[in-house]
Amino acid sequence: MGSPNVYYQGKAGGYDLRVVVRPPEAIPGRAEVTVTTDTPASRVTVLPAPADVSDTALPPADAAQRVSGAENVFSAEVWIMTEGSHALRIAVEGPQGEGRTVVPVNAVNLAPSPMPTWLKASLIVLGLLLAGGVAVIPGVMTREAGLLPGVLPTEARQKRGMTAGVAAGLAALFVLAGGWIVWQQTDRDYRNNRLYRQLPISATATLETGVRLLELERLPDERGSRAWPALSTDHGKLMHTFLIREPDLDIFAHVHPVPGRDDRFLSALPPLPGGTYRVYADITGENGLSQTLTASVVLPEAPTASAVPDSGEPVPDPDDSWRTGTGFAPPAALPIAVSELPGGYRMTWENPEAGRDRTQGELRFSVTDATGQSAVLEPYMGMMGHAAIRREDVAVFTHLHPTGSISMASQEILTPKEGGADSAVMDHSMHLGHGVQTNRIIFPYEFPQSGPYRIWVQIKTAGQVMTGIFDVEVQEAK
Ligand SMILES: [Cu+2]
Repeated sequence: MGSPNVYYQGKAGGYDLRVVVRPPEAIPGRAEVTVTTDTPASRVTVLPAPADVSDTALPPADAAQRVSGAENVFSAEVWIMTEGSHALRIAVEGPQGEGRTVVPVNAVNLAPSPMPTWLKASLIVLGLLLAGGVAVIPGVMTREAGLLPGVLPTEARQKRGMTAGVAAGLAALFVLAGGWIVWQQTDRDYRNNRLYRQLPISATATLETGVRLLELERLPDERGSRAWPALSTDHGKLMHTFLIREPDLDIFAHVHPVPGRDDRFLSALPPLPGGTYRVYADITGENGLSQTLTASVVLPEAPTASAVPDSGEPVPDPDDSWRTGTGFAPPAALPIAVSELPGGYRMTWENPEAGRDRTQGELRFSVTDATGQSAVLEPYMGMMGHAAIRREDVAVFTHLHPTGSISMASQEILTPKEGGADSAVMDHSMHLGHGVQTNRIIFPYEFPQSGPYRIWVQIKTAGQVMTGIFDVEVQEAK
């Protein structure tokens, strides 16, 4: 949300790839793809394959251009013709043989960005010149065509010229007005019907005997449907939900609602303090389309410990986690690059300068134990690290892993099956291992816009999930 670029880090055969995709703002449109390999490659090809198109109907892949001066950086612009979930198929050839991978890309129409003022002004001037010409030229033609040089037009010719000019002027006005109406209609249709809108949901919290339940419900869409799309599991859960208390961003929780009564997703909440929370629910459809749904919810204070939950109530998911922190750090204290964790553990953001130099392309963190030694990280829900990034206001929210911003579920759905013309063998070790050198976690990412950001990084060590909190002021891109 507010972070349209797709980041991917993973294996393709014998190569380690980092892929950044800038999807088009409108479909059809061109996606910019940058592929960086760890060792030099001779050829990289890119092919966007819509999820619902069979392999035989696909065009040949586009060869990416080597970026001048680099042996291992390739860039390509590929056309995305239809809306919906796409598999960006990337193939690498070189000394390490051939490698393939799939990067899921959601192609959606985003709100159009406003036209630059200089372009608008010059188009208006050119348009007026054109319309003026349409009015003046027929008038002058009628008045003077066929006259010998130096001969003045008669009064009758002048009158006819004037009439023709006025008629042509009216015709030009008529065309302009018609064009304006058609333009407005097209624009309205695009904004109302073609623009991507996330599924509307509502979130409520109810205090039942001994347990606070978070309930997520689909709000009816234009067709009145309240049904959830068919979902697939990501890291073994149908839904990953983050709760962030507003406005201070001081409380953070990562919970996993499950389908329950009345078509709602339910989650028994951990003992978070009451307050207004922003809810971000990540889902991946069976078609490979991943979405983040948002809502706001007011949590009542936690029930007293003596209350005993009814049997039959949902119980918290064992992978749920939460962290209580303080409000956003004052500007003078930024960046906050060290976060103390329980048991003397400590997490350090190694490159907080990524807030100044947004082209670094990654965020790196490391964890040490109480004695200052490297901590041994364990997978938490199949990943060595999870990061949630939020701008202090609601403009940006992203959920990242060392594999990037893609949904692993989407990637699995969109990877061609064994035996297909373009099959790829997925290397599942990357879910766990990639981006980790002992106690380090690396997330491929660039901040999408300037402003104050908070980052929560979740790791597991000694059997316990821990969440580090970091604050940074991201500068305007140079
Ligand atoms: Cu995660």
